[in-house]
Amino acid sequence: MRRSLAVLCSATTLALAACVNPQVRAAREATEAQAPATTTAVGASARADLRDLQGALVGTATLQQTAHGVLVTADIANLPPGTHAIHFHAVGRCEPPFQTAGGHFNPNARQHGIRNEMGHHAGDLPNIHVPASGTARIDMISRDVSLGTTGNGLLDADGTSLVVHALADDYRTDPSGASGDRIACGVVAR
Ligand SMILES: [Cu+2]
Repeated sequence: MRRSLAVLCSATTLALAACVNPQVRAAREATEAQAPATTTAVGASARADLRDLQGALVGTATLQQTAHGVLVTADIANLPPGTHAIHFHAVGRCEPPFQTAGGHFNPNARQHGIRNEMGHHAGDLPNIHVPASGTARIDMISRDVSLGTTGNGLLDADGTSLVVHALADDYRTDPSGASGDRIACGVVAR
């Protein structure tokens, strides 16, 4: 039932698109191409247990699919104080020094960085700020990923990982925002 409704909606959208000017239509189509997969059920959840290079648990992240993207809630403990980059990486494997996680999750073949005109990777996220205690709770939402298994889905065939870096992301430098070593990693899993 939901699928037939979706088909009806896209037929209507196409009919409307025929009436608008080509530039507006191109912009709209580009936006739609990046939209989270509509087949992903709202309320679906996943998690990632972040471990450091010694294998110690330094954080747990809960991921929840909403109608507007994936809500990430993370409890961090015992990470070095300071500003750290955090990204979704392309492969669900976390073997120190975490190069096994691959580059940033990038299904749309963009460059890195939300301040890069050629960007950004779907896996890009805003920096996290860890206080002197090493403990923090972080809430963020990513409209660029879903908990689906294809396209922008974090649960694709080779999985994905949530990776924390030693340094801040400069939001611009391709391919990794000059964010330095990988200091914690967790596989995204249901
Ligand atoms: Cu990264």
